Amino acid sequence: MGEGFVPWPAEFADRYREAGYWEGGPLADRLRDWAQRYGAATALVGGPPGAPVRRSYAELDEAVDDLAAGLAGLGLGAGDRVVLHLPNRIEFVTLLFALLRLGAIPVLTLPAHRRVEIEHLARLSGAVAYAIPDRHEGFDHRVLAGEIVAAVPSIRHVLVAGDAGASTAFTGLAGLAAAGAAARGGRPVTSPEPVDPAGVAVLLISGGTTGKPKLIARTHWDYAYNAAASARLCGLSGSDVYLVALPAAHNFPLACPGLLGAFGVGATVVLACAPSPEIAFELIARERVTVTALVPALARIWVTAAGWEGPDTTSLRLLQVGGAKLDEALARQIRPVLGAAVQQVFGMAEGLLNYTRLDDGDELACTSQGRPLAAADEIRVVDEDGLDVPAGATGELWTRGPYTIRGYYRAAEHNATAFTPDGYYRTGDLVRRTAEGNLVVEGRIKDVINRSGENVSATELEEHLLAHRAIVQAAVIAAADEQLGESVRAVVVLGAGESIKLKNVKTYLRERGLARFMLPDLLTVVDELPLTAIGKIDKRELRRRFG
Ligand code: OOB
Repeated sequence: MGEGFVPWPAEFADRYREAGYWEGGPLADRLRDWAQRYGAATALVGGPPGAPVRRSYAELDEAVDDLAAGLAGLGLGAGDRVVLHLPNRIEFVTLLFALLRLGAIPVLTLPAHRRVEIEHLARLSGAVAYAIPDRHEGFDHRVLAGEIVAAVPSIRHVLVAGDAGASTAFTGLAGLAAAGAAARGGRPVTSPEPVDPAGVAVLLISGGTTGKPKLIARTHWDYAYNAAASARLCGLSGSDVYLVALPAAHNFPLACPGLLGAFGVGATVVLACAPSPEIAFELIARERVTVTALVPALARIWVTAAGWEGPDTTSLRLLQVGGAKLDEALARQIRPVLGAAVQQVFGMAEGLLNYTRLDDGDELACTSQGRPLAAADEIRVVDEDGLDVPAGATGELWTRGPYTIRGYYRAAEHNATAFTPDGYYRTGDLVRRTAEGNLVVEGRIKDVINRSGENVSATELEEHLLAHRAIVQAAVIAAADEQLGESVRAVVVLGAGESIKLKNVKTYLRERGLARFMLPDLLTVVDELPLTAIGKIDKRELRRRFG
């Protein structure tokens, strides 16, 4: 396990321990504490829409022990990496904790990942097992698993939630838990080697939309802090009901505060098998959901659908939105339509989390991406030479802190450029800091179009396009152009019944005061924009199609 993980220098580790950021035992031990403390309270609600399955904290802890014993029987143990490729079902939670209990390391992939990503991540992590659902959203994961096993020799086991099928090489999780229950005979399961809370707990996937995904090693201590401090910031308590609408394997619904933060305070976690309004609205009404987290693309779908359907969202007190820039106009619709306060979350799997605070007021919550979670989060906003920009100017965000990694896992070469010699992570995000210390995201460092030597910021142009009444979504990309080098292509989704011409868009933008070089050269109208596995606009795919 040691190799590949980049630890904090001793000086920083000591500081974070002394300041109380890093404390307590490994994550799986905390589940034991929660089971003691919250015993009969409902920890988890899952199952298909018509047939909810509920687990108390005590039952969850027992189920985790059963599965952990079964996994140990297969020979899985401390330090083993296991690719977890499960959608939002109860087995995601039990397997996650069962692996942690053995000191094994889950590699948290997203349901929408397919062969290319899984093969890369399995290989990079040196995974010994691959966990899948039998089928999900019409896709038979067992077929994919067959391909992965053939391609990645380190994988010895395929663990299946549901029907393992005919292949004897596949192990059903239910059978495994039953065998584990018999083997442990009521005794709690512990890892044969003590699990070091300063060591790696989980491997997250980088969310960057360029290049192959990288692995992000998060330790027990830093991730526990991430979840618990986020829960405090969001005012979570035992009477909250947190809906996991996004894929549970993503950092946001997992630990910001997500399901881990909710468990820490004895709240109830509800798993939505899909984030669609039909499914989510029914769960919100039935379970009296109080808090959930969405990406902007989904927030838009929910707001639009709620406008038609008038769902009962009266229980919802907080809607967290993050993962990509939330358009201000959409942010302002959230409270009137869904009845919940909006909280912007500008976070990254690498660590740093920025939140607007519950007492910030709607104005700030709709217009900024918040400020760092921890007092020990250090941030710098710098120019191309790595010098701090003047107050209020836009620059690249650099950060280090008690829950921000010092390097990607097994990526020594990339780390030399992605991190500064003094340990700051270069986020690649362009931000400006307001006088009050809130961050406003202004784009990505590489998301500029070089139009004949002039730099066009994609984000800036997108914001102007979104202000047009006919346009509901916009993505600006570079298109190859012999004369200009790169030309500016706007790809847009229009509102129902709207139509638009490039000429009118240009006139409109000129009237808003945009420079001539900022105007789009090309306009493409599409029915929907391609999204990444978590639901961000997929610019790589757009460039492939229209670049
Ligand atoms: C979250 O994490 P990742 O790792 O999938 O993606 C991180 C990147 C950031 O570097 C930034 O480029 C973008 O996603 N991003 C935002 C944003 N939140 C993330 N850009 C603008 N506004 C925002 N609010 O996406 C993530 C992790 C934890 C909590 C929330 C989101």
